[in-house]
Amino acid sequence: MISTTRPSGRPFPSDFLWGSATASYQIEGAAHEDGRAPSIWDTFSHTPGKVLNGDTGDVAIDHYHRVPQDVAIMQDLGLQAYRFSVAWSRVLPAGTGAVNQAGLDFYSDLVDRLIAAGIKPVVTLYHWDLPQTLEDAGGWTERATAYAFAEYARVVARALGDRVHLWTTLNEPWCSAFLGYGSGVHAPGVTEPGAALAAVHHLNLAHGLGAAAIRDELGADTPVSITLNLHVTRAASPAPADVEAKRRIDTIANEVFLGPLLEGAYPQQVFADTAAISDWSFVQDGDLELIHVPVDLLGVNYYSTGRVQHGTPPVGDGTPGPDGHRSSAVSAWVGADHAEFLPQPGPHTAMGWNIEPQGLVDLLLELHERYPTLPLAITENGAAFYDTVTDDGRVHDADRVAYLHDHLDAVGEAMDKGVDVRGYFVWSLFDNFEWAYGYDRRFGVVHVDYDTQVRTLKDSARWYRELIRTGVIPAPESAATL
Ligand code: IFM
Repeated sequence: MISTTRPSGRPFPSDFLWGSATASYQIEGAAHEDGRAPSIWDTFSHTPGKVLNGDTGDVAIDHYHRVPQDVAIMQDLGLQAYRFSVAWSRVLPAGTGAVNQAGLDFYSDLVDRLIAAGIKPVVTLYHWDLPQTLEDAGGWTERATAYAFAEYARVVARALGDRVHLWTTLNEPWCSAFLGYGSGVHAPGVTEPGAALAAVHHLNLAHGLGAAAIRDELGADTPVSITLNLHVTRAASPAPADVEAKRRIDTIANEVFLGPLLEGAYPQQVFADTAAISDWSFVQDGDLELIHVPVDLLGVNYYSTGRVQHGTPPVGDGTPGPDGHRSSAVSAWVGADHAEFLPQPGPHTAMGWNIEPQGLVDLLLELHERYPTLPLAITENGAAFYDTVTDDGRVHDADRVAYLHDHLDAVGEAMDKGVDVRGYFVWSLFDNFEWAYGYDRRFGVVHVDYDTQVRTLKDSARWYRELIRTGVIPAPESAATL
């Protein structure tokens, strides 16, 4: 069993926003209903060998048909905000053009129910499920996809309007670009490093164009954010070669997003690092101005840390790699061929990810130092374990409680040191389709029986409810009795 390393009892400000997060393809199901067209994840998950056990999101946790019940669960937990994503191909089945009203109605109804329950809707427009039609035309390697995204953003903004508390353009574009087009362990499963770099730029461009479309539709003061999974990577030693390995990872994992999005320029080093792969001619005059629009908040997704040395990354076989992602014959780390990820000391979650709350403190402090006026929120944080319902009808997920306990204390520590963190969204509200790992890894604070779709609050959900109720981090051992 994993034990906590930090004290309980830290109080949070009364206006701190407590939430939980999900994503469309991971929970909705109803893949063929009410006019929804396939996304790249439908195609990918139905391709043999791509997802563990051949799992797909066809049914997922059937959230599409269970919104009233699921919102009631959120209300029972006292959630103040719910972060969900919109499935692009439900709203614009062909990616652009004709709007599917039934798709929009689904999200409009969800938003109404959330507001009626006193829960603020936090909408992510893109959480990896690109309409397949757009992928057939080149997907994120094509500039046109960024413009299609802006069209889609405008349609959703118009429909949901000011009922949305916070808009998020993209979730974790690093994964879309490098796992989708680099290592290919995510949809669309392309393994071309140059394509991954083009995808980076077109995702960045999509963010800028999408943010502008939202504000054009709803007003300049409409709150817009983007969520990044910034990688906290450490050099294995102070040796220059190891430090350079870390620098290359930082550049391709973090700086290619932070630079253009928040500073208006790509890091110069990335052009040299990737010179053998791409000339970056997909960056056109004026693009950086389009990308570098003001954001009201930066979403931070944090799970674990990495450690690198100068070396040769092993050729992967699809099993979990030491970088925390599935390994592949083609590296996700474009331009960092000599950066070798080392196994991290434990404890680890069921994803094989190490548990290191201090990494979150370090990340938040670094971001605050670099962008002192930019508010932050933890838009994802959580842990996968192999949870089961025990004879008492409960799910005693003490390891997850310990994980959340320590990471929340880490958030509080960073806030005490001056970081402006506005809220926290536990990943995930429900057990769900964990991408290439299918339903094998459970991230939810609410357990889902995939045969019956019965939802059961895990101890972590009860503990989180107590935290929201009191505003103070409860002792982890109290979870089993709440
Ligand atoms: O499940 C994912 C989520 O969709 C994006 N961030 C990481 C989570 C855990 O892998």
